[in-house]
Amino acid sequence: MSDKRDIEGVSTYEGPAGGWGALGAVAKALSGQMAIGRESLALRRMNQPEGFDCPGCAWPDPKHTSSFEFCENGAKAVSWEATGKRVRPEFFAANPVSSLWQLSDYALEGLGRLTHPLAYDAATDTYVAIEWDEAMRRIGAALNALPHPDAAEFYTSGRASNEAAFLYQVFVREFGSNNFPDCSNMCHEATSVGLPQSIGVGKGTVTLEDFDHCDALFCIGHNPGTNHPRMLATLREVSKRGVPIVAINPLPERGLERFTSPQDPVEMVAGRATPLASTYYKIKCGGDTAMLKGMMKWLLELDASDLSHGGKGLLDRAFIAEHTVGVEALIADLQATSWDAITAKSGLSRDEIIHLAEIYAKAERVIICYGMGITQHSHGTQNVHQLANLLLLRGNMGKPGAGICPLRGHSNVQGNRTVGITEKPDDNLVQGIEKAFGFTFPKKHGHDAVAAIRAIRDGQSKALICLGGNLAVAMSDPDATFAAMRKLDLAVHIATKLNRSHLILAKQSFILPCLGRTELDLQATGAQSVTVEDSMSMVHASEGSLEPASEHLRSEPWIVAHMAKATLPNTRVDWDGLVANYDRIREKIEVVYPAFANYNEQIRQPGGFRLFIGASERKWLTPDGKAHFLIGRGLDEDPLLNTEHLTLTTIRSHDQYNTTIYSLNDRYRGITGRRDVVFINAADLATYGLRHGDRIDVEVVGPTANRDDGQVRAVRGFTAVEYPIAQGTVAMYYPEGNGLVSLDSHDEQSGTPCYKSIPVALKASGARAA
Ligand SMILES: Nc1nc2c(c(=O)[nH]1)N[C@H]1C(S)=C(S)[C@@H](COP(=O)(O)OP(=O)(O)OC[C@H]3O[C@@H](n4cnc5c(=O)[nH]c(N)nc54)[C@H](O)[C@@H]3O)O[C@H]1N2
Ligand SMILES: Nc1nc2c(c(=O)[nH]1)N[C@H]1C(S)=C(S)[C@@H](COP(=O)(O)OP(=O)(O)OC[C@H]3O[C@@H](n4cnc5c(=O)[nH]c(N)nc54)[C@H](O)[C@@H]3O)O[C@H]1N2
Ligand SMILES: [Mo]
Repeated sequence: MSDKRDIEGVSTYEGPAGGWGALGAVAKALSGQMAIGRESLALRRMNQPEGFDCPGCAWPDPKHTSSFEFCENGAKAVSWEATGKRVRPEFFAANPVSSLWQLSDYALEGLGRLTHPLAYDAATDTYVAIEWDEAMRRIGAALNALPHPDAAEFYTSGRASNEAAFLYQVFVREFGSNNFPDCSNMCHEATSVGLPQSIGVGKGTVTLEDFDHCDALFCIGHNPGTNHPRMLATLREVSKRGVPIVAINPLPERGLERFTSPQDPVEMVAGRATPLASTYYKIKCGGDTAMLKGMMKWLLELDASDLSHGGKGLLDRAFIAEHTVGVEALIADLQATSWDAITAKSGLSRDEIIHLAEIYAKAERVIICYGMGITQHSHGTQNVHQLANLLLLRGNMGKPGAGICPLRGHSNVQGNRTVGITEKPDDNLVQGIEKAFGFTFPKKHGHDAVAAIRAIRDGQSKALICLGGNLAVAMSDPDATFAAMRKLDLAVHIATKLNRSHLILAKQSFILPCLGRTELDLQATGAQSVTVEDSMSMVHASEGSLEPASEHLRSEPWIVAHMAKATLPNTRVDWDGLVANYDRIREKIEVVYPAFANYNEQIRQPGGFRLFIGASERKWLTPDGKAHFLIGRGLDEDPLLNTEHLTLTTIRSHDQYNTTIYSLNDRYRGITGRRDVVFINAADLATYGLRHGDRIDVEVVGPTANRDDGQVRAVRGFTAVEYPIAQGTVAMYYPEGNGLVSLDSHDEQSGTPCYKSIPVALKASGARAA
């Protein structure tokens, strides 16, 4: 370790995840944002059988939710939505868009809830209040003025309910487009593309019960302490059973190391914590395929040795023979992959990888959980294939206590996909829509998120409708993305809070304020509930109870239906009837998707119901009915990864929700009041002749080094923080690092941007920090 200088806002956090620190953080979040009285009511009704679904993450609810399950980041997400602050038309009148642009993203959202529908007025450079009817009329006219329906892009962020998302896609299909960029394209697209090829379904195969039966658990490339905090309670149970938990991550994440449950008075009072990961290996960013191949290579050795000693081997030969194809090619590929390549790419030693293989081989039932550390690479889909390969070799799919568990991001991103938010419609969808509504639409593929921004950049698409989210800031290459979005004829944002995307002006721009999950949704037939699907394919109802933040808010289904009516004079859909009673929307979903049989009855059961996942029952919905071992490319073919340069990964802080920044702190990583930091290993600092606290520039190297204008992609003047991160890997926060990711830099199979494998070099940027 070098001699560490003191840097403002940088220290070391010694505590566990959870515990008193978490309680304190919630108290602070609540006092800053919430209206007295609203919050206690809201938090008690979160994730209850009859309450609303937490907008924080897609981790499922425990089987018998009887008491409020405490979660620091869930509480923050709720308090952020249920805030007492409002941003009203008077505020917009006094603050032209050009001045709002100067505010930070943090300040923009911090202004509070939007209260009125707004239209941009160029003469005064302000957003002004507009009646709903007038807004819809103008939006419908602008959509109809486009040269063709494919000149519009319809974005979805994964908070929308099944009901809103379904109506949205019906509207857009009837309008005549399949352009559905969505947040999932930037998130788990590698899962949605890779898993169906391997096991016939693009979703996880496990349920929460499986965690009670696994005898090894691998957590690869995700950070549950921050992003899925309710998972910590599950990890704690698994750890208390004495089951090995393996964490694979370039950073030492506190939420994978140890946890004090705020629900456990003894742990809280005694200051005790439960250790989580029993093995923690710091992998080099992007090295997961190499590590997984190494594990499988050693598994083959163990298998051969066991066979030669008269054992029955360590591969599940009966399963492989009955259920899979392609194992020979996988074995040949593993034999051809050298240990030198494996250790160089993964940054792990052969012994470490052998250790992992032994933990895996010893266990009868293994679950692998994974997140963005696996998917956001140019080889993201290949990573997913390798996870499936490893599990299939020992039959760890479709039996109790075993399977694959992608940790979804937004609370209903998985449900949005299930009910039709996809740019690649299939025959079932085309026929289902025809059966339900009596119209057909073209089956050709539309645009995903990257393709949508390119089409806007190239002038092919002239309208952008956003059902939530903050596309401009979430997307790679903000310079190119912002410039593209300024060329639009029409921009419409359905949102709860103001963000930067809303300030990127088109010829006509609208902000349509909607109800949040926590709020009462009253329609003609009374209070409505919506439904959502979690990471484990459980579908359940969510009903808000708070008084809406303003009387002018409308629900997302209402807004979509009225936009459709204003755009489609000859529509075949009874939009008013559907919105009057969301049961009718669910009846239509059931017609299009038979998996939702008895939808309305089923969601009235406490806890809801699970959708059919073939792979959970060893039914492989692939073209040949088998699970597939897939080998993909070799280790040296990823253009963004080579061992000569550093690889930058972009990560979430503890106090952010994607582009929503709750505060500038990142408690578990010891960062307070700032986000302009780059985490670097001591040895890498030395190699670059830098010291902890230096102001540095991070420059992209390799094939995507230059921007369209020829300048080097770089962030400048950030502070180097010496950190126990894997050597060869550096990390900074998202979205601060998005300028380093070219629009062209994405997984070739799934289009997922490479937010986690950016080849970079570091340089001192002049003056040293005080
Ligand atoms: N509070 C809160 N909750 C959230 C969100 C939020 O922003 N805030 N976002 C939601 C959304 S949309 C999503 S998608 C999820 C995201 O949840 P995560 O998948 O946990 O997201 P990230 O913070 O991007 O972190 C990924 C983890 O992968 C590690 N990592 C980075 N590169 C690599 C690599 O190459 N290999 C391996 N093995 N690990 C790597 C990082 O160190 C980090 O710990 O969380 C959801 N929940
Ligand atoms: N560098 C880098 N970039 C990334 C990532 C990364 O790890 N690194 N992660 C990617 C991932 S995983 C994702 S999912 C995307 C996220 O991309 P998005 O989903 O587009 O972004 P969010 O920040 O979640 O969107 C926040 C906005 O949603 C609106 N909102 C909140 N609640 C509601 C609601 O109930 N209804 C409606 N209509 N609007 C609401 C608010 O106006 C808020 O400003 O970012 C991606 N970008
Ligand atoms: Mo995500």
